[in-house]
Amino acid sequence: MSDNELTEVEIIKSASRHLRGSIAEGLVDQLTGAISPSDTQLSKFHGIYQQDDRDIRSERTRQKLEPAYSFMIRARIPGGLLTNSQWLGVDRIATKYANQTVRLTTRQAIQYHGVIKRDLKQTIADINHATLDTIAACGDVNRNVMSPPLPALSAIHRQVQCHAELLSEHLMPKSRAYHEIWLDSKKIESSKNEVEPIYGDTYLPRKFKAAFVVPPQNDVDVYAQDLGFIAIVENGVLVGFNVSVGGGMGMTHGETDTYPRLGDVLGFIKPKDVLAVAEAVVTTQRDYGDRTNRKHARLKYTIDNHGVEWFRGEVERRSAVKFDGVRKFAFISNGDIYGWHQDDVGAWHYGLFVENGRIGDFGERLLLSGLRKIAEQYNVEFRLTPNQNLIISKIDESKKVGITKTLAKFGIQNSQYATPLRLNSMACVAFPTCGLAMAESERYLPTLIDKLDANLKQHGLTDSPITIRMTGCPNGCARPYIAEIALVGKGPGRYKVFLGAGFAGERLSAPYLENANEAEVLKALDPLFARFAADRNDDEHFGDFLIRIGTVREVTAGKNIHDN
Ligand code: SRM
Ligand code: SF4
Repeated sequence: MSDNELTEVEIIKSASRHLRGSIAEGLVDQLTGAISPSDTQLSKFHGIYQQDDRDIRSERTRQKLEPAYSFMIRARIPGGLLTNSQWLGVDRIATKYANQTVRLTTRQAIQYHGVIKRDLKQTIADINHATLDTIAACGDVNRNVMSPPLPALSAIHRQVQCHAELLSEHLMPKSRAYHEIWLDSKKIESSKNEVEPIYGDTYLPRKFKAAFVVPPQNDVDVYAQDLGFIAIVENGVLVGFNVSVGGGMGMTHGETDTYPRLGDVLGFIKPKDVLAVAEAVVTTQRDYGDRTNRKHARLKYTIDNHGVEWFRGEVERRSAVKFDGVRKFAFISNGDIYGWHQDDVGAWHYGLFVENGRIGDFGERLLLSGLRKIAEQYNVEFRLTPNQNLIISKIDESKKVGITKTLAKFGIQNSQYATPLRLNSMACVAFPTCGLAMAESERYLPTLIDKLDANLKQHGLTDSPITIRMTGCPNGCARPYIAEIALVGKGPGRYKVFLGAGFAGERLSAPYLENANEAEVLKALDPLFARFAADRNDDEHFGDFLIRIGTVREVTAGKNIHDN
């Protein structure tokens, strides 16, 4: 491949001296609130995105001012596990440097929005003091490794969490750039002496995502991951994992050679082989992924181009691990579990609904203050969920009453307001910070749910859980294509609607409406709710029902999604 075929990002990575670029120099230039365009690509590998406030972008242009630049910072938190003192650190930083909110993400991480350039370095230093970091939270490397947050089986979940932490560490870039730039570590003599043993000098062709899951909950949406490990528990013992590869959500409107895809399960491996297999999957993608077209560079396309059999053979050869036949497992839901739950050793956990992951003090719902109070008063753990919620975890029986009272005092307990539809909803960030948003998402879905809930009530469906997810563009950050109802932004107030996914995230939704506004969405869904109320079978989910009655055709492979 010649250099002029490579994407611009490949060239930037290659010249970056292992992700250093001119970030350090750019930070001291106070004439602009921005960093250089090539550094904006590199800063992602450090967990930092340059953004501007899109609500005032055109006004700033009119006034001939530079855009209102600020930075989004994403921390890396394997399995979303935080101690109470880490939570207090997270809260302090949000209040001091960001927009007074913490945003829980769809990958069990947190984001800060609105950090200005002159505070960037101190914010990262404070994150480091809170014993967290932002390395590899973004960029063409392995991202935050997910792991099931609710420890129903304490020993199994603990083991799986350990695997997630080990994998996260194993796939971390080895460059010291982050420590030098943000934490003032001593500079190494030359980045030429530095080796990236897994990634090589140009890292991966594209982002890479891995997750562990413990059936029957598919809360991490394992089939949406580049690499998934499905825990197999026999007689109470973790015997190994089924490995799935090639999941991904992103696509581009109108480009039918881009598509969401669910992972293929390659086979079963023993726990001791996790790292070798993961590394083989990553290096195969490193060597065969498309570096000439970023829209075609994810592992899902590498696998569709070369075939699953070829991929399995390549992973077996590189890892020296032979896959065994797939072991039996079943998923029941890709959502979170809310309210009080006791694990098998008697500890309590409270699954707290956080609408679209945004933690702040809003009206009577004082989430930020309430969680601060709990973290100050009780020695508990905080588990971030893959559905943008939070579990207050490891609670002794004696603390249950106190925590319940605090939740009520700050107006943050799961209430009537959190209907089954809302509890099974997710929206990506979109406006005003996301540079790729075409339509509202986080700021709009709650209102749409109010209206859909009113319709569901009319049909006596208030107790029926239905998954609904919204994104401001087709990139799929809230994993919309595996929600029974998906709304994907096309333009201001306009959404492409997909229907019919499996309730456990095991089947993709199919396109149903092309460019609908709110009135058209409500008008289309109302008769479907009416038929669902009248004709569904016992325990039948909405997505399965829509396939059975022929509203949409089942999507059997991601690349066929546009044929519906
Ligand atoms: Fe995402 C890009 C937010 C999970 C697919 N995503 C972005 C950016 C950084 C926009 C950008 O590139 O300028 C968004 C920042 C918005 C903002 O203002 O904060 C953004 N993605 C998010 C988060 C915060 C959504 C949320 O509401 O929680 C999630 C952060 C996860 C984390 O902690 O790491 C987030 N993004 C996802 C997921 C879901 C997942 O990983 O399980 C997906 C779909 C799965 C996948 O990767 O296929 C996802 N994000 C994308 C894509 C499309 C990738 C593709 O293959 O085409 C982009 C655009 C890109 O990479 O070019 C993107
Ligand atoms: Fe932004 Fe699109 Fe991701 Fe939403 S789905 S956060 S609009 S990139």
